Amino acid sequence: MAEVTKAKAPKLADPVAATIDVASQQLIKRAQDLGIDTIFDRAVTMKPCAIGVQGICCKNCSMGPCRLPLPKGGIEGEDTRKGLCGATANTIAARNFIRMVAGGAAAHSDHGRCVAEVFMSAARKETEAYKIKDTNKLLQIAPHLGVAITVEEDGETKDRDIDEIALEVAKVALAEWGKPEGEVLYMKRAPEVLYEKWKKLGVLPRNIDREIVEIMHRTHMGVDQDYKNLIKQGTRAALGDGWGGSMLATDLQDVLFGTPYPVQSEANLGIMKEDHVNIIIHGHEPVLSEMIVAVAQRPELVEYAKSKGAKGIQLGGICCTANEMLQRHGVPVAGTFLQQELAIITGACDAMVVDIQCIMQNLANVAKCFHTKLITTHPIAKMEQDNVIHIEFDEHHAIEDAEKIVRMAIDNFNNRGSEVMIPQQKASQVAGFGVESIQYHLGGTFRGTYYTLNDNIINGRIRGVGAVVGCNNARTRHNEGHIQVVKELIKNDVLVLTTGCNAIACAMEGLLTPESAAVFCGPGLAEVCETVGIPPVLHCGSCVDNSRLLLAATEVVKAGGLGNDICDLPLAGSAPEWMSEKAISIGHYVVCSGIYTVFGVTFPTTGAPVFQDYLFKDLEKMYGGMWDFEADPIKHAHKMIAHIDKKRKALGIDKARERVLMDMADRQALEA
Ligand code: SF4
Ligand code: MSK
Repeated sequence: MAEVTKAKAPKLADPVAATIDVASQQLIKRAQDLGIDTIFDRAVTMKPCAIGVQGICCKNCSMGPCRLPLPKGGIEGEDTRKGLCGATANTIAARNFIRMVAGGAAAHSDHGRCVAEVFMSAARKETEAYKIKDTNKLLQIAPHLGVAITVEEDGETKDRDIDEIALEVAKVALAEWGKPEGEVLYMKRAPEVLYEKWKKLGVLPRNIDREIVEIMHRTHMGVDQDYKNLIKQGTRAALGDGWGGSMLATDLQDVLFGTPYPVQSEANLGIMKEDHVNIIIHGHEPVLSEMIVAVAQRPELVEYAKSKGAKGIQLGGICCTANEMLQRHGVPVAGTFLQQELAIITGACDAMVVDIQCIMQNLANVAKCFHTKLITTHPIAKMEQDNVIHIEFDEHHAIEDAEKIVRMAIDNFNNRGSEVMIPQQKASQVAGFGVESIQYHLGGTFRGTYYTLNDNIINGRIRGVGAVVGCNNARTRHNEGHIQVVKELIKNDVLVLTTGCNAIACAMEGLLTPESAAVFCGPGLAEVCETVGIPPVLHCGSCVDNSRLLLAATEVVKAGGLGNDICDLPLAGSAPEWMSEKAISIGHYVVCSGIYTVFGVTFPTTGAPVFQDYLFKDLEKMYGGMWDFEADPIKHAHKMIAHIDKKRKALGIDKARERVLMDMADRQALEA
């Protein structure tokens, strides 16, 4: 008789090794008990390709893929590796790298274009759902787009009609994606020296789309074969993202939905409520979620939910849609990128509404195991599984779409099984910081700039600023890198500005409260946070809102006393758990804006040491900023601190910090 071979049980993730978050550990275990796989399990069974991860596999034509592994023991002498066409490891790694920039810049910028189109509809008054909400912000951005806010009439200067300004801003903004000549207008918002540097280096983006298209052309088989020239194009596209597409997305969202100011809220899966209809909104574009927030608060819909036996409607967010709803409305955050499947595994998610970016296709498989309605809403982001409902969102019937979705969730409330398990864990947070609110909290009473911030950096209480951002990555323990890097920075008096999933991780850890300063910060930073009443980690929004960080850095330069360019500042960037192409685009525009930036987990050029050296060393001579990589979170933070100290020294303010430290020691000696 033939021997019956038993199918091997798939390897499962160890929940404690997979995440530092107890709520997530519980739900990973629950999924495993129910026989449902999550990304944490898939990361155990599927190993990454060792060559691809180093950036040295080319599949840009059908003669490949050509794989160029590094010889054991490294390269001695000339690097003779080449693909069929002769492409070197440097060319291949540079092509792959800038294709990632193109993907990331396209994602941010297309999001921005979508917002600009809705903005145009609002300016034309074609829709009831969207209005110009923040006229101050409109007046603030108009001149940067060359739109006049006053008019000369009868020899007098008069305020121009706001509707007229909105319409002109909409037209000029939309043209930024494809205008035939000129350069991206917002580039001039950078410090003058930086703008002149870009001009001299020939990297000013001409328009947003063109630079992305040109990357695809140059990286096609047989076009650009010089890694320096390739990365130069990557720089143009990335700058067109940071100072163009992303910055326009942020600004126009602020004008339509309001500029964020600090709000109190909560974070983690414990925000879901067993006795409420839970609607989880996930993705990046706030255009639809704004409508859902408005509709879910309507008394008739709350009553409708009650008629079905629920006590109300609980909204929660995942990824950057979460950050958008949080910073403007205080809507609690359910989790980071890696927690999206887990929100459904609670059994209490009545509807998950997704728009664009960072949405895992496996959500559909997980939703099949529960009652959850999974609703896609964007014409460019559908799923093939048949349990997914597509409700295509359009600004002209936005309210109706949002109402349909909320009613669908309410109608689904009674379809829940008995298998509800919502973890208890949630933390308080204060979010909603930005250029304007940082100025309010850390500006001077009379000077209205970043005076207090600069003063505290100069006197050494604040050692410097760390911009820590970016995703989760299933190849590393969920949130561990984020939290260790941030804690190490604030312990060393580095004020942290955060966006994206790092912001959510920090919120879950309780680092976004003013009270956390006394527990986790060095004495200087703790003193500043206590005096002005801010958390040591400032939540500055979503991924596109990294543009806020560029403008905040520009304001610091303008406030004076810390040099005349962004690269002079004691400032460093970090993405400890990055995974998306957007992170590479963000990293590259941040680097080419003059900021030293460290990435964790892996770096996609390690197989091409010459090209990597160019990114890690040579770029500094050109832009003042450069890339770096460090997987160990503590070493990662200390690389940032070393850079901050290097900049303090160059500014001649290193002695001030030594004095502050001596003051503390003196004080401690006195207390003893
Ligand atoms: Fe290979 Fe060159 Fe084709 Fe790339 S472009 S797959 S290196 S032959
Ligand atoms: S959501 S891009 S996982 S930060 Fe912006 Fe998080 Fe990264 Fe998506």
